[in-house]
Amino acid sequence: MPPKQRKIAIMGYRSVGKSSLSIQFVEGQFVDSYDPTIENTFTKATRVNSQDYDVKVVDTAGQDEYSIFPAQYSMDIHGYVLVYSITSMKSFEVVQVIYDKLLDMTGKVHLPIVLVGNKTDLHMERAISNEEGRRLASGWNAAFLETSAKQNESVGEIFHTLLLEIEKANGNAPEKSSCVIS
Ligand SMILES: Nc1nc2c(ncn2[C@@H]2O[C@H](COP(=O)(O)OP(=O)(O)O)[C@@H](O)[C@H]2O)c(=O)[nH]1
Ligand SMILES: [Mg+2]
Repeated sequence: MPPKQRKIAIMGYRSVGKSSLSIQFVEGQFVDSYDPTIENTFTKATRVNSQDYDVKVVDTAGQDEYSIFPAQYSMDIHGYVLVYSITSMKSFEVVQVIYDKLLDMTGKVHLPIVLVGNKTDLHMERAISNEEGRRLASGWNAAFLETSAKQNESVGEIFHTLLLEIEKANGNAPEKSSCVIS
């Protein structure tokens, strides 16, 4: 089977680790000081459940509650990674605003989304519990993960999970949960 082309946008408040997660996924390294104003698109080939994918990762420059999204964030994007930092209540509030704006802009009731609580290595500074993150995602019918871009913890899972969420939204249920009605 030929690879499927997928375009994913990473969104969230500033400094939550959007670029660090993108670079960790694409290049397998942690870059400590990446220009926060750059908006970059990375490409990576990956494989999930014996399907090949060419993934384009749009690492956005970040949003706050007042951001107006460019139309391109809805047009050819298959799925979204919404990132907050587990150390920042503000960033947790901002993902909720972003979510509402995305639904508004796309006019859809459901979008393939993975909600990500990043920086789990900073456990002494944790401000958002795992449970709070999980609850928010479940209200959206979205997947949820906690990660550390720094320690490369669960970073690949973000993208693999989102690719499966996109398949689900396209009506392709994963085999293990498919059910046959006769
Ligand atoms: N401790 C820790 N720091 C991180 C992590 N991810 C990103 N950072 C740091 O947080 C800052 C902002 O990261 P960056 O990826 O530029 O955030 P962005 O503005 O959302 O793209 C940088 O100093 C990163 O080194 C992480 O998982 N753990
Ligand atoms: Mg960045």
